[in-house]
Amino acid sequence: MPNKLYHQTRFLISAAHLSGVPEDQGLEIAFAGRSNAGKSSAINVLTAQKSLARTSKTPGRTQLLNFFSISEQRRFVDLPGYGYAKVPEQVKKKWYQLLESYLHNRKSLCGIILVMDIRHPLTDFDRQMIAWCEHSELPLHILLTKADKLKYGAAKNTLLKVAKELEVVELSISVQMFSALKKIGIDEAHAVLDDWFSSEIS
Ligand SMILES: Nc1nc2c(ncn2[C@@H]2O[C@H](COP(=O)(O)OP(=O)(O)OP(=O)(O)O)[C@@H](O)[C@H]2O)c(=O)[nH]1
Ligand SMILES: [Mg+2]
Repeated sequence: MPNKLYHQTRFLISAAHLSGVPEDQGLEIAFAGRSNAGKSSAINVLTAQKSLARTSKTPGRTQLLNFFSISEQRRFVDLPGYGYAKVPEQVKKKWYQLLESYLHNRKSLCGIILVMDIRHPLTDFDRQMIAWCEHSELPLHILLTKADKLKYGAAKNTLLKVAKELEVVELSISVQMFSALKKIGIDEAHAVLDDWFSSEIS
């Protein structure tokens, strides 16, 4: 798929419950990761749009499942950020159930982009997400974002460490450096998206 196609992405709908999500057809790629990791920023830079997905300095901003339409049959989903400490336990539990249920039941879901701050990779929640993907046999691609915050050598070390740790996971899983700010790793990420979006639509 030419990258230009991503530039036509439009906001579709926000859903607080699975009852409000778009019809489960075509292909969907979801962006997951802890709160403030940079999911919304990644979506914006991959679609070359300034404020398609709302970003914020305040963690926990994206509390809904936000759907974006790339073409008639292809969507991105900005998932609610997990693990924000200040959120009440009850609300956390609800997010958790919503995410798990979405990941296990969504037939159009063809891959997960897991966004991690390169300075804080593989949190407990990230590992939970990886386990869910394993359970659902969903391909997973990791963006180690905010790479601009580290020197190249340190960023590279983290990349190698994360890749090594994930060797044991029985899943199609890949990992790359990324920066929404410095636009690092855009082509590499687009190649993964292209690959997943080229799967046959059932
Ligand atoms: N330096 C730097 N900052 C970034 C990068 N990506 C995101 N940020 C900043 O990190 C903060 C959080 O980014 P968001 O994209 O809103 O994060 P999110 O994962 O969508 O957060 P929630 O919606 O709360 O789950 C914002 O202040 C962004 O400007 C990056 O690549 N480099
Ligand atoms: Mg967000």
